[in-house]
Amino acid sequence: MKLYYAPDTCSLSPHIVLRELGLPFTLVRVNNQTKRTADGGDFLAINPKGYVAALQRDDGQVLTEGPAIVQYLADLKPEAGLAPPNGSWERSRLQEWLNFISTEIHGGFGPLFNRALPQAAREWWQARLEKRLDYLAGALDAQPYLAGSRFGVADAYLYTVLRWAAFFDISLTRWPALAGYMSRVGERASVQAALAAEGLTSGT
Ligand SMILES: N[C@@H](CCC(=O)N[C@@H](CS)C(=O)NCC(=O)O)C(=O)O
Repeated sequence: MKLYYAPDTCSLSPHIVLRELGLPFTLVRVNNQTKRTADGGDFLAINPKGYVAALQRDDGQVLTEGPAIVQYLADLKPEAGLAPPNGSWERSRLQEWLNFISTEIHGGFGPLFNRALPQAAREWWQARLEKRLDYLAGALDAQPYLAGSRFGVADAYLYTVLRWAAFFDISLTRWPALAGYMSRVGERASVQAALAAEGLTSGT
């Protein structure tokens, strides 16, 4: 398998999951400006949507969209317990978290990356995001991981997007449950290895 990635982006999430599962894979770096891959290829030929992450199987099939990729990977090795069985109530709960992270947290940070965003709009988006962080902190106050006591694919995704708080004027120390969560997840061997492979630090 190949994982097309760019450092400091959402592709860190499937990267962490691949390492958690101990599956064999090759990392292919994408230049998100030029849409060229590090080996000189045309990334748009891999993912016409033009964004990471993209997972290419050995048979050439490509899967995109982070929440779909991490579930596909977890199902390759169900015994690792990174996702509950398909069809179970717990799996729907996982999908509820993945969708929340995708639309409210990942999507909530999105506009802040736009340097041309007017200040008033920036403040509006940031306040909206902070409300979502209030909610998350409440959930993580009661339990170490999103599903309870066990790390899962939603944690890989949430860790990935919460790292971005450090890029903006959002200090996670305001939410001790989130700061503690970032330390806890950031200490995992899979996370440390993924960050090192991407040339990153925890950033929190
Ligand atoms: N809906 C996609 C969004 C992926 C996405 O936002 N990728 C960003 C990095 S976090 C990207 O590569 N952006 C480059 C671009 O849009 O040109 C997913 O959840 O996987």
